[in-house]
Amino acid sequence: MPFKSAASFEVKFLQVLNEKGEVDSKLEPRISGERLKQFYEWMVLARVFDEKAIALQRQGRIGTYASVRGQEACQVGSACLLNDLDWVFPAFRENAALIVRKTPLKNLLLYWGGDERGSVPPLGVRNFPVAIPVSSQIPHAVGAAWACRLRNEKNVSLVYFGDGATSRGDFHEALNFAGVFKIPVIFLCQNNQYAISVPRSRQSAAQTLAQKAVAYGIEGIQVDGNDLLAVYVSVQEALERARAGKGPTLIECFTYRLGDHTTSDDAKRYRTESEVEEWKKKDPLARFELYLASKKLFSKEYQSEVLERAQALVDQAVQEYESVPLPAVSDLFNYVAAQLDANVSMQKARYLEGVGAQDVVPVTPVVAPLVKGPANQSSKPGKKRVSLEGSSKADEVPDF
Ligand SMILES: Cc1ncc(C[n+]2csc(CCOP(=O)(O)OP(=O)(O)O)c2C)c(N)n1
Ligand SMILES: [Mg+2]
Repeated sequence: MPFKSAASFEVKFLQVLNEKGEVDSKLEPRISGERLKQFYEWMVLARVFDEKAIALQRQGRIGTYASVRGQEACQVGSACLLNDLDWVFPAFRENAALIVRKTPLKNLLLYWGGDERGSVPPLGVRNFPVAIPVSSQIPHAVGAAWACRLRNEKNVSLVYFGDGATSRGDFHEALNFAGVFKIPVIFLCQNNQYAISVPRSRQSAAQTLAQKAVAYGIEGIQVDGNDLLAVYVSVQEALERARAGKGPTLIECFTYRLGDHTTSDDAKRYRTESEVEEWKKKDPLARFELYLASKKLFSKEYQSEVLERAQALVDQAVQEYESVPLPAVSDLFNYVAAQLDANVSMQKARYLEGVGAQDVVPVTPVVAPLVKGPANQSSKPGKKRVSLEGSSKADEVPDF
């Protein structure tokens, strides 16, 4: 039967810096040498932080942690373009983006140590707290961007999420709404090829995730997520579009999670070593080093100096984190509602009666088995955090 075409589309792919570190000069963005070095230093800091966080988890000094290794270019190349009054909505793997967004490393550790005070954003920087429920942050980002538009602000939202999040309803509702109302939002999907153990091929039968934009009448592009410059160029364009009132963009950053899903995962059980080795060759940091070297901005001395500086910052943050006094348990009551209802007020009064002057979180080990007996008996406050009274099993570590 002779059909006419109802619609046609193509999905563009952008790479500016290839795996050998060669740049396509027609696509290369103009960025000063100082700024390029800053991008590199952020990526190194994120990686050093990541390694330390995994070690701290293994020692029971923080809780479950989600590694950003391999995805640094996606995050640094995007977050670096926003101003403080743009909104950022992280999922749970956005440690590099949050570093760029001025989050003290101590706060990241507090968060991963189970202390919500780590979620308080730096003053004047619009960062939302980490979202553990997959894709729940995507409609929130649309709402915040819509509010900006209603207030005639030129600010936008940028929301991070993974390939797995694109299978959830929130993603589709958010894109649909943003498309219809031309909301200034950037949907930044880090397609790291897995949602825990579920490979990308089982996530969607679509050839690309970027093409999902087509269904919602918005711009979509796939970029090499291990190429900081490609991420940068695509986000810059999306920002211009959003600020000019031309609506949202979906950017699929094609990348790879080099580590386990979280410290509770063992990726060897569902992916091969050879696959990981292939992706290691595309490491975003190594590629950016080659680029800096081609611009005479890189040397072995500079590399060691950046690494040492990052290690010192991370070590200092660990010290700061471990000397933060534990929160009062009554904070649980104090910050839940503006005014406590009668039931909760009664619970608070009873709790305070029971603990007398010791209104601190009972200290129990994060991973080691709990010792039976009164809380707080022999543990040193400030050494081990997490886990509230009532946890009874050793493996009741918060997980996601
Ligand atoms: C609503 C919801 N369902 C399930 C989970 C458990 N869970 C945590 S992370 C994850 C996979 C997420 O994959 P993806 O969106 O690709 O992000 P990535 O972890 O790869 O960064 C799942 C299923 C959750 N946190 N929230
Ligand atoms: Mg994923």
